[in-house]
Amino acid sequence: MEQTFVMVKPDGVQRNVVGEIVSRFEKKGYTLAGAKLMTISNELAEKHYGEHKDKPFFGELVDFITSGPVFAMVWEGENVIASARQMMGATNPSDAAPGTIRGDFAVQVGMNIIHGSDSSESAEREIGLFFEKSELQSYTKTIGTWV
Ligand code: DAT
Ligand code: MG
Repeated sequence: MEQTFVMVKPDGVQRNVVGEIVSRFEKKGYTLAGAKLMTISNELAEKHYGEHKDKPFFGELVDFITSGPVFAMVWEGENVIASARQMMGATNPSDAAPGTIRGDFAVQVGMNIIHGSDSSESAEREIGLFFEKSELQSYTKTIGTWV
């Protein structure tokens, strides 16, 4: 079953929307395979955001993502990678539609509350960066037949 990496960034933890975000994914019908509150090291931040290392905002991005605890998660379900991106909304919260997480909870692009993998390759890479295999659960929910 498809899996994606989703992370509530330090601004989302500080602003008390971890529960709300978990709730949206649960209510949608996805299954939580793993989750942890953690602080990202500089080394992990630079790996995770490696594709942006030449961008002018890279330094700020690394400083921000390491500035406080994040809530890292792996969510599982049909089409979850693309669907999580839709649930998050556009990168810049001012372009994110109301009803999306960024549209509802964020204002500026530098503090946009949530990360989600953008492809199956990114999902595999990011899950591997943040989680050990032993931290992920494989299980079925009896309600699954109704989702
Ligand atoms: P996304 O997080 O939607 O995948 P991205 O991969 O293009 O977006 O960028 C990663 C993060 O970098 C993004 O969530 C916020 C930050 N960022 C992107 N563009 C930015 C910009 N122009 N100025 C400041 N931060 C930016
Ligand atoms: Mg991205």
